[in-house]
Amino acid sequence: MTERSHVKLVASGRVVGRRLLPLLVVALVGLSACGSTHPAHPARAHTIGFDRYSLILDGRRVFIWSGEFHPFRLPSPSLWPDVLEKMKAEGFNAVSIYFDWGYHSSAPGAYDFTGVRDMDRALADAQRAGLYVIARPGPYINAELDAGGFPGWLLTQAGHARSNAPDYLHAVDGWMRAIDPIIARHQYTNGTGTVILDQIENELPVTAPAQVAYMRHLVARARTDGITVPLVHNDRGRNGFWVPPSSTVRGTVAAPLNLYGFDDYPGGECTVSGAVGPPSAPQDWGIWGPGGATGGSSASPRTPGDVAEFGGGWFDPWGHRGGYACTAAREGSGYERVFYETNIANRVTLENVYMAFGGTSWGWLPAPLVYSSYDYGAAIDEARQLRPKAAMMKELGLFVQSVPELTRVDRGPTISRPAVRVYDDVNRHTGTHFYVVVHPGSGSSAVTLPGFRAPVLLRGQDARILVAGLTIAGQRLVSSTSELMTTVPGVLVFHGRAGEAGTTVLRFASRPRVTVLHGAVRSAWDGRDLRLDYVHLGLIEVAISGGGRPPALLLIADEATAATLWRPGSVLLRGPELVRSAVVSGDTVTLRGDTRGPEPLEVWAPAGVRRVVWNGRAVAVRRMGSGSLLAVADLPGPGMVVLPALSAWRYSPESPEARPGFVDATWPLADRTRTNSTTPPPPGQPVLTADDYGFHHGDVWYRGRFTGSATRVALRYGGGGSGLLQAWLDGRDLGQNVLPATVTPALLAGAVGPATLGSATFNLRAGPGRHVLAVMVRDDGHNEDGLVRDTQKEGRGLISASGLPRVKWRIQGGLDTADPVRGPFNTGGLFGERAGWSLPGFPDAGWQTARLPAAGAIPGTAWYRTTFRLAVPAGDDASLGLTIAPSDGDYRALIFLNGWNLGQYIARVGPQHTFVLPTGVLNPRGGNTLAIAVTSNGGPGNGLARVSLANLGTVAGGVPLALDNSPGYVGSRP
Ligand code: IPT
Repeated sequence: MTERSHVKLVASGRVVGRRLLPLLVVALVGLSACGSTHPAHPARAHTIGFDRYSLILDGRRVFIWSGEFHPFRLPSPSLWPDVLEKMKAEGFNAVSIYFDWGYHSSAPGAYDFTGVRDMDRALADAQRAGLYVIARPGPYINAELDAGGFPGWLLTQAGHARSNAPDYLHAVDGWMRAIDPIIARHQYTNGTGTVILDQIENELPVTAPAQVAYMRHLVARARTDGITVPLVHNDRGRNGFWVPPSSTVRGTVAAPLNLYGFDDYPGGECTVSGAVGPPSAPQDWGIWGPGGATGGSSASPRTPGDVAEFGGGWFDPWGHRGGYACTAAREGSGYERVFYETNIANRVTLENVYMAFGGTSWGWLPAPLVYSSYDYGAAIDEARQLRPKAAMMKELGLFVQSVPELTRVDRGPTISRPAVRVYDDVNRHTGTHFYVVVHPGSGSSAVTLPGFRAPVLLRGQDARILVAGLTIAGQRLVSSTSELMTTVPGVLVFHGRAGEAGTTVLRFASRPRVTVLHGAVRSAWDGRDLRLDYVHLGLIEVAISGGGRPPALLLIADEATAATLWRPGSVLLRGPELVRSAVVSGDTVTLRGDTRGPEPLEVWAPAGVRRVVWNGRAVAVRRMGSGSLLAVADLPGPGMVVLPALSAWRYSPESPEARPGFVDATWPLADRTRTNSTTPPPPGQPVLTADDYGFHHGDVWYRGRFTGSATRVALRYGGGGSGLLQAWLDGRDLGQNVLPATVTPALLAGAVGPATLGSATFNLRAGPGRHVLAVMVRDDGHNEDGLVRDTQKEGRGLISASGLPRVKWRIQGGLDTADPVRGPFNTGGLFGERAGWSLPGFPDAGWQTARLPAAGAIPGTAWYRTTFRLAVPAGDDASLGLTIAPSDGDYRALIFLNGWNLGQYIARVGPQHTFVLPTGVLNPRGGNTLAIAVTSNGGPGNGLARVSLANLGTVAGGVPLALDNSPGYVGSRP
């Protein structure tokens, strides 16, 4: 059954895109508005509007509290709901999603949205998890990705990327025509999804005419493709670039968009020495000075404050000693409170935390500056575990959604004390004050806020949002020095730091009855207000009735207790590691969630609920004084996960390409004379760069034949950060050259850096006669193009060779089309990769047996293969990793699990030693195949170290799992 519905794109504040679109009244075939495809749920038309305060959805102001998640960084679609449900539980109401053009396109005009590339599924998952979506299809996305998200085939274009060059725009149109309809299907305005915003381009910092025309083209394209939701860009900083024409102020640059957003990453990073200092105090862009940059909210006074990306961590480059644990601690609760709450004080009502879950830059996805893990120090770690900072995110996320008064505030006066800044934001309609108290430094400070009856103490890097004058859940909150977290009918939840005093004042018409159910609370009635004084410790429970108001339960939690509270739907819960969903039906509340061990469960559900079901099983409960239902026994935790030792290794050397007799007749000749790369060869020499021959990702081999003598060769090459070149003359190993891991700030910004190009010089003993020079280049990815300088076109592989007589070159590498299931980034040009050695089922029985750690390595590449079986108990979600033990060796390794390239390990460079094996790629209840390609300069001590499985976190619960399709060896590559 289908239904027709009328969709109007209107706004209560202003009409979206009035200039761009006629008011649309579209008849649609209805799908579900609430996530299920059950035909009983007809589509419902929705409206998206905004004014200078907030987005307005269906006439209701909504604070958009979003987290960034890249489905392409989790190559296991059945786990996408896991991350999205965790985000929802953690207090986000939106998810921002980049779409990586290159991930979907292995050739011009070829677009694939199946399997791990099924973005329709990702958008449906987001809707099912109850999250709005900010769609970010680029075309350029940066994101520490190979070529910033451009496909390999685009890199040989003549036209300047990110401009209005016709060849580039033609390619862009192909991508947008493929991705836009998928996004359009999931638009909130249609009633068939939750996409509320669409981002055009990404941090385009050049505003020359070619870019102005480009932006206009992209906007027109999106509209033509059926994108009807508001359009936005993310300004690289507070530059005032790409501001909606209707909102433009002096000094800004306009684009035909609807909203203005900007990015900010104040957190910094853990330094190479590992030293961690507090990030600087937050900047205050709401009052950006005259004469200074026109940025932040003030760049676009008629649109809501929108931070399109705000650092929730930071990426970690090759060779860094900081690591993500350090980043997560540095950008932990203190940082998040100080910076995110300053954003709120500055009237931001759309904020996207980059990243909510970083995931893995698996295969050849990474830009040349980063290693495989893109954990980002995010609140949900790469292994899908909640970090401690997730608890704070939950407090803040639930708060911004519980108090709609926050979505229409004006700035009052700011009070600056030496160590503390106090913002006074007020909702003039309701008279509600939001005092944002920010204490960026260490030490402690106390302030007394106007109208508050007790001082507020802040210790260390900390901030609070304290509310005064709010009617909520039928109660009148005069003020509280505890922070409001959330509310469900009849219950108000506050939190504060353990051991610190708190005072909450509520107004009543007459003296209410106060029953302290748990904790120590002093209450006083002054004829008008009820004052409660207490010290935050555990969970304080106070029941209040009478006084001319409906009865209320006040729950006041310390931070450790607040971390155990969850609010799915209109149910409040305490105890488990995670609560994913709660559905009330009749007298039963049905819960889904995770436990990490035996954990308690307490439920505050609507009156009438008497039964509790947890993960499909009835839980015996008893009613408590506060009206809650408490599980009589703890919920069970997960069972035992036994990790097998990895043994029975099979071993085979490869790199036959190095041998003089190797037959390369089928390899393409590298004889082109023209290239659009930014690194052409010297005049007269052939073009060697791999992209020009269709080899875009991973390793590339060259064989050059020459006749005559030579004593020295200089090989110029491009390999990205930590890239590598190995060479052989007539089968004799010449050695290798390694590019530095060091990443300069300029490289981070997208410039060409010395780290990505190198020159390898070898002495030769080539007498008169015929010779073969074999060269292998490990390409660690194409540069990003943050500065619009076509830096992604810097050559990869060999660029030129000098010192030799005339050479006839042949080239071989990985094709983006080699593995249509695993995609363009999975397979490079190693002999073993091309021959299927990475795949499950490859017949390795004839290989030598081997033990690890290996005593040494051969020059070139050798493979280790083994299989292992897992028996993770059904109903448990075990997140496993693979650890390569640190050693003094000098080698690198590509790790293939069931044929999926899950990352590159570089000993001595690191810092990554453990690689997440995403469940789904990993079979947790069956057999798995591991293949590791070790590349080294050879020699004793440079062998592969011990390899073992690691348990990165196991819970009872999780989401239903479907294994990825992992095609195996079928006599060749499939
Ligand atoms: C900004 C990008 O928009 C985003 O794609 C990602 O690269 C992020 O930063 C860093 O992780 S770029 C900005 C920091 C200059």
